[in-house]
Amino acid sequence: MGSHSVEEIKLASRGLRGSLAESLADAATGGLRDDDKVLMKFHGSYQQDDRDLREERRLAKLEPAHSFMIRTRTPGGVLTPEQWLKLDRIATTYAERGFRITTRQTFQFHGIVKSELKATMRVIHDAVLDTIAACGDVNRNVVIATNPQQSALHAQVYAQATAVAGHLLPRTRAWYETWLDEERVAGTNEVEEPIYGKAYLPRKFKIGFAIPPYNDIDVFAQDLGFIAIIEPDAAGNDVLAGYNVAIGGGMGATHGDPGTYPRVADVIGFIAPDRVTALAEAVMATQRDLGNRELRKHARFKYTIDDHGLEKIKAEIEQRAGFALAPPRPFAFAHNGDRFGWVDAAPDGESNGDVARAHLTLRILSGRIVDNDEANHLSGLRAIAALLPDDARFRLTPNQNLIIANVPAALRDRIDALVAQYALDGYLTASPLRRNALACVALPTCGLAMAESERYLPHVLDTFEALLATHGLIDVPINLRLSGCPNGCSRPYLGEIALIGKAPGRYNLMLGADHRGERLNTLYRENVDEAGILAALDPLLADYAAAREPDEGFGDYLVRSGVVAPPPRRIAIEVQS
Ligand code: SRM
Ligand code: SF4
Repeated sequence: MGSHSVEEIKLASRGLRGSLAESLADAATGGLRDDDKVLMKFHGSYQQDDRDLREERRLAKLEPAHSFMIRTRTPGGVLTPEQWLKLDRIATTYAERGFRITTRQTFQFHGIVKSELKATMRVIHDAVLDTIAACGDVNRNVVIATNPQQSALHAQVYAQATAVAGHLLPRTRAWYETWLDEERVAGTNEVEEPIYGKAYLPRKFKIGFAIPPYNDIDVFAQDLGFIAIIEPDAAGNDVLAGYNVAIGGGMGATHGDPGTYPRVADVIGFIAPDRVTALAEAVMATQRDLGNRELRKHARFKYTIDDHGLEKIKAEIEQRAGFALAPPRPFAFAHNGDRFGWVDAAPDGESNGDVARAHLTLRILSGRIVDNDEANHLSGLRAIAALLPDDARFRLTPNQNLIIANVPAALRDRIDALVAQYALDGYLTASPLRRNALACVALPTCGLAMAESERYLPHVLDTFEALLATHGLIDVPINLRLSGCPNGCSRPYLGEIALIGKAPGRYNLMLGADHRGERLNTLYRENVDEAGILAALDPLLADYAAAREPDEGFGDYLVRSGVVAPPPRRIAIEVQS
C-alpha cells in the first residue's frame, strides 16, 4: 500500500479526494497511485488484476492486467425496472462477466478499465444510484430483510433502514467531483464530515435489519443489527413495536493470527422505532472513537467490544444516544435462507392501487447474472425488466438471489414464460442444498483469495448432491457456504457445512452452525482437499440420515450428537498451537 498508513491517507485526503483526479488522468498505467487505491475504495471501487493472467504477464514483463471492480450502494437492494435496464447497459458495455448480486444486497461489476471508469460511474448516476461508501472505512450498504410475505412490515422497516443509511452517508462531494466533474467551489465543497470526522472509521462498519421469523440478512454477522419486534396491538393486528439491538457480529479472520476470529453479535436491549437513527449514530460513533486505529486486523467493532467489555460499550452507547436501552424482547428465527417462487403480495403492503400483485423469488447461483454457454440470465432479466410496469421492483437478497416484486397478476404468466425461456427456473427443480448455497467471488478477481470459491461451487454442488443422494438426504435443506479465504464474505462461519480457502484446492472444513444464523460452526478438518472433505462428510451424513430427529438440521444434529462441541460466541478458525 506504499509508505503511508491507511489512517494517514484518510487524514491527508481532503475529504477522500487525494490525487485521484491525477491518477485517473495518467494514461501511462492502467492502475492508480498507491494512496489513491486506498481512497478509491471509499468511492466504491477496487483496483484488481486478473489473477489467471498474473504469471503470464509477469514473465512477459508487463504490468498486471489492471481493471476495477465497482460496487453500487443500494440500501435494502431495491431497484426499479428502469434502474435495472440502465445497470444492464454497464454489464454489456463496460464490465466483464455480466454483473453480480452480492451478499450485502448490492451489485458488483468486474473488469472495468481505468479509461472507462468515469463513463461507468455516470451510467450509475444516471440510474439515480451511486457507489459512495460501498467500500472503505465507513458504514457500508445497509441490508434489510426481504421476505415478500411481510410486505407491510417490510415497507416500514425499509423506510427506517434507508433513513439510517442516508444519515450515515459521508457528506464529502468528492464522488461528484471525481466522477461527474462537479465544479469545485473553494470553501463550499469542503464540507465537514459531522459524523465521521477527517479520519472516518477505523474500519468498515455494517448494519442490518432483520424481521423474524426469517433471518435472511444474518443479523448476528453485522456490526450493528436491528431485530424487528412484531407484537399485536390492542386490536390484535401485528405491528412494529420496536427493535432488539445486536452488536459486535463479524466474520473476518486471518489464517495464522489467533487474535482474529468470527464472532456472533450480542443482543444488548430493545428500543422504540423512533430511536433507530440516534442509536445507530451512537453505536457508530462509539466505534469511531474507541476502535483500534493502530492495528487494522484488530479494528472491527467486535474487537472493540471484546477489548473494552460489552457492558462498558453498552454504557458508552447509551450515554452518546442520550437514552437507556430497555431489556430485549423475545423473538425467534426459523431460517436464514430465502423462500423461492411466487407469493401473493399482502393487500396492505407495498402493492399499488387495486391491482393484485405478487412477488417471485429466483435463485441466482452465486448472484452471477451473465450470458454464457449455459444460460442467458442477463438477457432474460433484461426482457423481464422491459415488461414490468414502473412500480414493480427488483429486490436483491443478501443470499445473492433476486426477487421480482410487485408484479401485477396479469403479467405472471408472461414472466413465467420468460423465466422458463431463459433458464431462470432453476429454483423449481434445484435441491435445497443448491438453492441455499453461497459462494464468495474469490478467483480470478479477488486479490485476497487463497482458493477457488464461485468457480468451484458448481462442482461442489454436483459432488455433494451425489453424496447426499447416496444417504437419502437430497431433499434435506443443508446450508452450504464457500469462501476463498477466511475473510468470510459468504458468511461461511454461519454455514452448516463451510469450506474456507486455505491454499489452491485446499480448505478448512467447518461444521455445526444452525440454519437460523444464530450459532457459529467449528473447525472439523484443517487444510484438506476435496477427497478429504468428502471422506470426512460421508460417515457424518450416514449417521445423520440414520439418527436425526424429524426436521432436525445437519448442524443441530452434529451438536446434539456431540460430533461438534457447541461453539462459543467467537471461534478459532484453525488448530491453536
Ligand atoms: Fe467481503 C474484502 C467481496 C461481503 C468480509 N470482500 C473483500 C474484497 C473487497 C477483497 C479485497 O479486499 O481485496 C472482495 C472483492 C472480491 C471481488 O473480486 O469482487 C470482497 N465481500 C465481497 C462480496 C462481493 C462477496 C460476495 O460474494 O457477494 C460481498 C460484497 C458485499 C457488499 O455488497 O457490500 C462481501 N465481506 C462480505 C461479508 C458478508 C456481509 O457483509 O454480510 C463479510 C463478512 C462480514 C464481516 O464484514 O465481518 C466480508 N470482505 C470481508 C473482509 C474481512 C473483514 C474483517 O473484518 O476482517 C475482507 C478483507 C478486509 O476487509 O480486509 C473483505
Ligand atoms: Fe475474496 Fe476472501 Fe472475500 Fe472470498 S472471502 S471474496 S476470497 S476476500
